[in-house]
Amino acid sequence: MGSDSDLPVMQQAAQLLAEFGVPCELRVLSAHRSPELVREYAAGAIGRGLKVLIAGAGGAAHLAGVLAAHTSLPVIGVPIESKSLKGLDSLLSTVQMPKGVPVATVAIDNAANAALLAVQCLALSDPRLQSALAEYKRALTQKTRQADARARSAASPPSSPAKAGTKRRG
Ligand code: C2R
Repeated sequence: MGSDSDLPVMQQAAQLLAEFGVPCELRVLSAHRSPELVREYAAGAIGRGLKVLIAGAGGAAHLAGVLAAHTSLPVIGVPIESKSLKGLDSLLSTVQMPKGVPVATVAIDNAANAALLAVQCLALSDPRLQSALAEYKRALTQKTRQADARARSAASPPSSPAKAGTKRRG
């Protein structure tokens, strides 16, 4: 991430990765404030066994793009909400990469989706993660079914004796 002020958002990614049993490291590296460290980190990432990079940055968010410039690993960008422009600046500067240097960009502050996308990349060669993702999707469906049931019963509450005699129009 570009600053430790991004940590509350980026921790969502670390948490989701932990749920899938995927180890990760959290670093503060800025393309603007510590450009040399960003270059070194990206250039050494494959050698250190990293598989996917997730970069969260706000405002003039060039971190993901600069990482992508220095590695052939997939880079996922998380635009962090900014004060003045509510993250639109972060979103556009992360997503609008020139042809040849892609950054897969998730929604503003959606670090959890960045982690899920990273797990999906890793699952291509990891059957354990494939089944964990299938289970995750089953749980999503189950939660939606429960929400659907709650919404349906809110729309038509079970009729009580008092209401049973309510007159209908017409
Ligand atoms: P501070 O809170 O440290 O002032 O940072 C950070 O990601 C953060 O969201 C404000 C915002 O500046 C962002 N920043 C970047 C980069 N480095 C820091 N966008 C970069 O390299 O792109």
